[in-house]
Amino acid sequence: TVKAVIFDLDGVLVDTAIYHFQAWHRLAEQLGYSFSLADNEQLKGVSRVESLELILKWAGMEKSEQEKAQLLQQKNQWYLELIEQLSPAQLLPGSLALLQRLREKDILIALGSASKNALSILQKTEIVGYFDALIDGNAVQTSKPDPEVFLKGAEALTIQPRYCLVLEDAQAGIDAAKAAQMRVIGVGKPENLIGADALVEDLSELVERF
Ligand code: B16
Ligand code: MG
Repeated sequence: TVKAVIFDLDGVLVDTAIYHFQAWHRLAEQLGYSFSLADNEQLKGVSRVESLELILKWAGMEKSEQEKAQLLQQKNQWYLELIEQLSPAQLLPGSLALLQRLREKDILIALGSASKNALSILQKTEIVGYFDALIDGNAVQTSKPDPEVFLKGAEALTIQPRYCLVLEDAQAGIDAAKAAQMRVIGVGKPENLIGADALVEDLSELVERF
């Protein structure tokens, strides 16, 4: 039985991965590193700070703490500009239908996202009202693949991990859900979702299952 569903945000409910890619790409270009889509794949579900650390490592560069803080601020500013116009139109297929179905079935709903911009994204896409608990990048100390974000979600809902189902599009998130001893459905391309209990292309495939 599933008593609660914990949703990842970027890449599961909302199509924001492309904007993260564009902002990181612009930053990397400024540093003289050519940032690929494959690089971007490895940043999915990974926090902003750790994403920058990875890019600097790939580029073989070292930066002072002050420079890193400035780069992070710059990336986020570009990202915020890109999501300024975000609307319900950028909800991924099945997002709204699944949220509605879970509500009808009295299944609790939480967010488990690494993003510090999660609340604004939920507001712009007009789905914030569906959530019983919001755990985002501001609420956790350690990022995915650490289970903290999902365990905090279960705790906020007062549901035991074994009754929680996580929906994730990133390898780091699949690993985090497994570490939390939860069931997890991978959303998207199978090659980036190793260890998921089931796979779907998008959320529309899940609506009928509840
Ligand atoms: P921000 P998720 C993650 O969100 C993204 O997948 C990842 O690419 C991003 O770096 C991270 O949020 C932090 O986002 O810069 O907005 O704090 O997939 O866990 O919902
Ligand atoms: Mg994601």
